Amino acid sequence: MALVNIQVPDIGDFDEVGVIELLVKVGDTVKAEQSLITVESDKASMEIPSSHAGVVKELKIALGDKVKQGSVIAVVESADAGAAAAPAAAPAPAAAVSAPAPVAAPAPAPAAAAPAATGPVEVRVPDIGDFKDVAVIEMLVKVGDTIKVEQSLFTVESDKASMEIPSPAAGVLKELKVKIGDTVNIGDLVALLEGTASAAAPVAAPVAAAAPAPAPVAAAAPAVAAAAPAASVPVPAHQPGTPTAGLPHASPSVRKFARELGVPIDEVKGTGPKGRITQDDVAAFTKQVMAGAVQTKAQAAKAPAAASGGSGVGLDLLPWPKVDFTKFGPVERKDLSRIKKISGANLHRNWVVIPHVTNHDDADITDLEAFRVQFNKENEKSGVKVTMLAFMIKAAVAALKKFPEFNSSLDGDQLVMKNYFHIGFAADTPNGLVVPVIRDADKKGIVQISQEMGDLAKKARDGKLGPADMTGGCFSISSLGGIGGRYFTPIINAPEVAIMGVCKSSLEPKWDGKQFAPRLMLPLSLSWDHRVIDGAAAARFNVYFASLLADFRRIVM
Ligand code: CAO
Repeated sequence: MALVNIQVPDIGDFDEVGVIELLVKVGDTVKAEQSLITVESDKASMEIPSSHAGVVKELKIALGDKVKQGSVIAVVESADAGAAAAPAAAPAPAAAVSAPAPVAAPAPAPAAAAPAATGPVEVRVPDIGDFKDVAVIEMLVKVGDTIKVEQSLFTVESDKASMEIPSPAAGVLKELKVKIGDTVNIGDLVALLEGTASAAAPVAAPVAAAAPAPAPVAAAAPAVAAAAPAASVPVPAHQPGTPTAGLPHASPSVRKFARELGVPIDEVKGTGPKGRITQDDVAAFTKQVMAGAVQTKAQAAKAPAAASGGSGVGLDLLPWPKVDFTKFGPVERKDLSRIKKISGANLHRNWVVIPHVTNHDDADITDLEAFRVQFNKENEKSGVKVTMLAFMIKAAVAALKKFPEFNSSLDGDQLVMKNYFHIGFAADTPNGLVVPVIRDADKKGIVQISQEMGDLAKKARDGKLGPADMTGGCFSISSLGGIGGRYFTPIINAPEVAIMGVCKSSLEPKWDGKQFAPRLMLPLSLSWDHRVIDGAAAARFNVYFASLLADFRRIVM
């Protein structure tokens, strides 16, 4: 096993091309010739393949990076690393990619000498590496057009690349020898131009002009001719009908056109062969957006809910940072648990959508805790331990009764007021956070609540909670009291509108009017939805909740 640096092969005289897609990730097992990334210039897009089979240990580039010949893309741990593939091999990139026999340039006249002519000029397919029978998928000019040197004439596509074939000379297009659907090979006659004088030295007519590809071309590695870059790029591309995942089915020039207009090309419907997006499609999409007939996804996300008729959920945020952590030290990857995936998505939505405010307060639970300890001692034999959380659930019910908007859910412009009292409690399990619900807590005593909580917490830890155990909650309590901490900002468990967070109680000196006395204080953190509740109500809720815990007799008043 050896570590091999996979480099960008010879891509002709493209100085720098942008990385537009990562096709593998660290840990993936790749085959030799498997595409690792997609890069794009203004004339071509191409997939850069791996020269070796092995496991991707490190990705050295990120989306948006610019790469050029010799840039290291990835480090692959390979069993078949030979001498030629030694890591960081000096600039012999074509060798770093498995490069079969160099392909001879078919064209007799180098492009540098061929750009201008007077008289008929034959345009032939330049060196396109060892791609055979590539399909013409798009015509970019028509007979009668005046063509500049390097102007793209048509687009061809193989399974790995799409590229535009440029004209090696300036002139008027007299005849096109190919049409959409034809397949072409190196050296095929594709057009006739009536040459005109240009800055470059004229070439004796008639001239067989094809953009030459002086550099050897690796089979799967794109190479670009020095004088006619786009012509010799065996651009990857999306095989017609089977676009590369994530990339729209469109030629580089159409993508560039879309970029210039700020059009999200993946939202454009292609009307070309096999759904290919054409320049006309991009133009038509732009017109529709300008006329207000359609909205881009970004516009829809920014629009207020009422205007868009949708959820209104959407943030114009920077993409999530893509960090290659292996650059900084050894790492290992682990899948998120099923619970974490589900609860994470819910928590994220709630955090983003609900305008949360958290009020902190303290409850004096000195007497209640003394009573709880005493009660448990007296009832040791019953097997049920009464917990502080059970008292808090009962206090929550009383506070919900006194402040009914806390026992509601938002539904459009309406509040759904609930006449039942189901209280959820956050339970920490080895697989993540779950919130089982004590149903009809108003009808149950502290002992029964303690018992049910114990049963539900065990069920949660054993991964045996069913949907019925976790739905229908009105209000939740998240207690970290058994662990520690002072205050935190719990996330509301939508569609509930508030949640009480509780931390560890501690003995604190409190002034009783004459002296400081040690009191057991319980830190409270009430998060509430500011669309439904306002700060004064939240402060009152906390004060009342704390007063119940301070003197539980109030609960029956
Ligand atoms: N202050 C001080 N001590 C407390 C306390 C508090 N607020 N709450 C509980 N304790 C004590 C208990 O009295 C118990 O001590 P003893 O064993 O001496 O009686 C000990 O801490 C352990 O209690 P517990 O946490 O097992 O029991 P509980 O009824 O308080 O809580 C449960 C049960 C299921 C809620 C809890 O186990 C749990 O999972 N908590 C984590 C919830 C969570 O993760 N919230 C975060 C959500 S946001 O990510």
